[in-house]
Amino acid sequence: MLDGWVPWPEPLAEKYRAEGYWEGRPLDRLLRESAERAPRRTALVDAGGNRWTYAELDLRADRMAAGLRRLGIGDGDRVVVQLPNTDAFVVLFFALLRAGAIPVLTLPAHRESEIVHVAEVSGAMAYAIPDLHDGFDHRVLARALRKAVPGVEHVLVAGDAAEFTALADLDAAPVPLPEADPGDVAVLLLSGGTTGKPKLIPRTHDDYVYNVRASAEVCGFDGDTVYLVVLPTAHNFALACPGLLGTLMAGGTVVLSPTPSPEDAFALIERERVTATAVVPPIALLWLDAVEWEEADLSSLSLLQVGGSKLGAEPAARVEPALGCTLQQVFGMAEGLLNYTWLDDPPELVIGTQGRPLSPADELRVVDEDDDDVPPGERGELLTRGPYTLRGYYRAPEHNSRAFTTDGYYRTGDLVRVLPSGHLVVEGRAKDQINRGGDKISAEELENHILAHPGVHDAAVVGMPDETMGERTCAYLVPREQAPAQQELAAFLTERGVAAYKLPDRVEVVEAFPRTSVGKIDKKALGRLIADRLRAEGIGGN
Ligand code: J2J
Repeated sequence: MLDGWVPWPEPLAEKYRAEGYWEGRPLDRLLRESAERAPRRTALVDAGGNRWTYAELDLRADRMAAGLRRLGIGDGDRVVVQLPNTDAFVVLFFALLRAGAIPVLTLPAHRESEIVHVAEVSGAMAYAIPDLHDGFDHRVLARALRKAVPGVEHVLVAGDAAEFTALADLDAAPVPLPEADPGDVAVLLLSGGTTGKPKLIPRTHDDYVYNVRASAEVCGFDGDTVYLVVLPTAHNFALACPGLLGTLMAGGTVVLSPTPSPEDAFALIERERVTATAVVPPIALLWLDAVEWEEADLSSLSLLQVGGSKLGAEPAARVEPALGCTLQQVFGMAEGLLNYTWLDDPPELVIGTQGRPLSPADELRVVDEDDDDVPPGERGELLTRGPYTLRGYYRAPEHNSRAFTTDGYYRTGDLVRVLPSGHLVVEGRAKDQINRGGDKISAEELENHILAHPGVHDAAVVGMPDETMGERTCAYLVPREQAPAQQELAAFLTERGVAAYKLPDRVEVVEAFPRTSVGKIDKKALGRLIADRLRAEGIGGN
């Protein structure tokens, strides 16, 4: 069993098993079972029109698992996976599970700073990449990673491997492999983060299979579902809610879009008769506009899931008339808890709420700053525990003591209100994080990077309102002598290996920060300051 993660207390685990939430099914089996049921159905289609049946995909995963084992990868080994939306991701994901290894999922946008940290914390022994993606050579990053984290023995490359190992060469006759313990960790997901460094989220076979299965039920996925992966495959939403895993479990067809652009996505929706997909609000807004001028036939689309950040009521109301499909709001988190609007919920709930908890076993509390429950219907911080919500981040005991209550509730950092129907309305957050159109940025992590700049004496990162993204990042700087301008700061952070989506959208220089009564930087005041400023300039939302 993997160490460094926090299992559920045994009585609770027993209850989840007894009540049927946990079925004792290893995660990779969802592909095997569908392949046995319907080997000749199409499981996967890529943007170029390449297609794989269930039997083919299942066999490819078996062959790659054998290749991985031959290389010495298996039995609890962690493998950092950074692959774009291609068949290589899907095959490698199942191959790693079958080889007994643990995929550590990162986004294609991550760079040296994030990848080195993730490889270090996870103790990874391999790193899987594309050769080139979005104009970036991941092999260069791999070389830097191998220097920084010598424990990373293997680099597995989709495409031209240079001095590394080509994924295509991990091909061997299938060998019998031991089944995973369903109670053990299956995958490590990356958290949005509120601290100096991103945290890893352990998801077990039992909990993730339940996450996928229950999501697929709520969304009505079946063998006729054609699901378009628009967000990165490594995103919990696109992977498992119900996402590509839910589609494969149901025996449907997964279609991979290389980008979320209306050009790419709409063409695939038309070509493959896509029935369901999931996007973040800025993409939903883009699509709502694009239907006006894009000619593509979207009539097959019956479900659009939107989540990751809050979707305004106004665009929410436009989805059904403009796209001709049902809207589903999803308030989820890689840590576990998922809230969905149900497909038969009345319009006011679909438009005006972020859904209700997926599972009857989800336990929710809404508390004030003293951790006391607020009266029903009032706003407070959401705490939760349940059969698919983590009990602790991986190898992070100190952080865990703050991020969880002593009785195991995860502090989401989200401010919510619960309606009598059980639906939640997200009203803000209590965590030091910026939600940039669904991309999460830990203020502390970014501030630490900015503080390394010689011209910066102090830094405070806050969100600023933005009509399409919800919010963007504003870095307030107290200069040492000469503060860097935005461009210069961006170049400095890029050089440090910070992912592009974390680069500050705006830099403001001040002589000193406003402070709270206890001497902390008053970020609320800074947030108001920049919002006022944007209003005065005639830009920004609300
Ligand atoms: C407001 N805030 C939201 C929403 C997430 C499905 C959907 C989303 C994620 C995700 C996910 C929100 N309205 N509808 O993993 O499976 C904010 C909250 C939450 C945080 C989690 C999924 N949906 N959020 O976004 O791990 O602040 O997961 O705590 O990236 O996003 O971020 P993440």
